[in-house]
Amino acid sequence: MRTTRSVLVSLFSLVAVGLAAQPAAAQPSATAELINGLNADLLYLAVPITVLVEAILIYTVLKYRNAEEASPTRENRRLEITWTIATAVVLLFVGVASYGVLANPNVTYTGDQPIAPEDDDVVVLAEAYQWGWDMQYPQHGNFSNGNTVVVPADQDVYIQVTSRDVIHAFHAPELGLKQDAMPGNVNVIKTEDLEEGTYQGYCAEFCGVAHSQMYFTVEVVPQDEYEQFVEENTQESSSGGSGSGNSTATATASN
Ligand SMILES: [Cu+2]
Repeated sequence: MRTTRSVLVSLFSLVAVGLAAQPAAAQPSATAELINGLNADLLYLAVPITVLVEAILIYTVLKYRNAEEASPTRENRRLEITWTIATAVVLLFVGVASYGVLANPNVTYTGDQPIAPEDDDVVVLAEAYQWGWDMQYPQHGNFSNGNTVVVPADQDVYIQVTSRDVIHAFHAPELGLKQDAMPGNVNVIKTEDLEEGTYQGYCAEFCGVAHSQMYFTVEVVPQDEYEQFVEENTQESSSGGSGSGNSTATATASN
């Protein structure tokens, strides 16, 4: 009994130490940081539980492997109370940790919040179609940049996901961003603290024969490069262009 309890106590202290000592690894976005952080937290909790259960199982199998008959289990109130409380603590931790992440607007953006409340916030309209993406900038005359999203690294980014025809899904795994693209409906995802670089995205909802070719790219660039990109594209559309400019300002050769 005493050993069981000391084993439990040491396992939970191990978890607590593990959670406290978690390195703050740089993640490509605030969303990815939240999701991967939760994944790590739950893993730190799950590993000791797995080890404990497997150890008890192996111990029991080895110890009683020659027993002719199973001996009846005696009631052990303290053990029962221990595992009931331990389970409650584990579930409480999982619930609180998950809720904290799920309720964060960088993971679940609800309709009650205003889109892009600050001047520097960036809004991108990601419109899916069979079979491609039309990434537009509603703040700048709706110019389109084809299947490439260009956003600045240090701003809040709001992506309005919608579809022109059937159901698609916007998915940029490294950035932790995923959202359904529904015709006649706009779903918003928000993220911030982006890491400069180029990220692959794709359609994550089977939508027909060329579904597998529905790739897009997210380019996270410094603020000045983003402003230059917007300027070049708005100039093009105001000087009579079709509005489907290309991201000439995004040659990030230095990266
Ligand atoms: Cu699709």
